[in-house]
Amino acid sequence: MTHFDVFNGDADGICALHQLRLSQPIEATRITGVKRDIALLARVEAEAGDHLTVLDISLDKNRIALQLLLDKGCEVDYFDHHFAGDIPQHPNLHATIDTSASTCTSLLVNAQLKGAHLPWAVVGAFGDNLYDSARRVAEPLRLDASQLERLSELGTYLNYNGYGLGLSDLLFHPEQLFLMLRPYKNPFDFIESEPAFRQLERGFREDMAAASALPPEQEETFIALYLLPDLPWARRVSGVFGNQLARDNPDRAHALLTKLNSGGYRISVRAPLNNREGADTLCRAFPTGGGRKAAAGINQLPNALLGAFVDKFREIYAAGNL
Ligand SMILES: [Mn+2]
Repeated sequence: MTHFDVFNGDADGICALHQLRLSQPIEATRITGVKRDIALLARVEAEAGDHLTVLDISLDKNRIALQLLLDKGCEVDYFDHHFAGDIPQHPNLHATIDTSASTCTSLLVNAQLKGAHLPWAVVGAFGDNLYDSARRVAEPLRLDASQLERLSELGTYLNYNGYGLGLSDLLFHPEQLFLMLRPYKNPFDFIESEPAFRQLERGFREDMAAASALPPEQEETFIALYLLPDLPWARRVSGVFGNQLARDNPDRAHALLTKLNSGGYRISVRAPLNNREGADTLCRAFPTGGGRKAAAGINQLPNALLGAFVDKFREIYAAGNL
């Protein structure tokens, strides 16, 4: 029998798996990828009787592969907090899925393990940007403000490492990062002793400094546009940079544009934090656009449609239009 650990390559996915494997250290075939690469179950080559642990990837986006594995006679433990749609009723599927906005996969695993590795659950929650939940579940640890800050930084850096168009953009392959965490029962020991922590910290700071030095292409009361180069550092940092812009300007919508070598623009849009609406409507109005109300994107906007995009962006977020 083979065991497969299938996990999102971000902080939440890695910290969820780390907690489980600290409690139950089994050897497994690991399947992961960049944060945006969530169709992971289709890559599992399992046989009847094999066992899978699946962490932090939408069941809805993996539904067909999951059904095939279940029908084949595989046993699946599934932990997640993304949109799931209908959860298949199957005796071999053990699903712990909670899509409420205050939880994440690391916290679901923490509950299952009755807090056995709580510090790592806190790291995962910080990584998923769930600051309130992270602080609340950390209360029994009685950490002081600077210790909480360290765990928050670790979560942020692990999350940052997952962003990129492909694995070659990342500082560390997510599986490698998991293997580096694995010896550490205590995240403070990882922070103190593991050279990877310094590398992540340095990478994060350099990339953020480079992004922060970019002037906005366009800046108005209700919208701002930034143009990023199509380079690895920009692809790594754009998600975290977008989060920071949103936090610093909570009433403004932001669009990050990457001018593609292949022509056109890749665009990511974040609605204002104080009015998390409209990003999906805006992006769906253009070919290759899609996403959620609070965050959406366009994979390749033709150059000729850039003016129309900016007009619609302004129109949607101008005062009173939402
Ligand atoms: Mn997550």
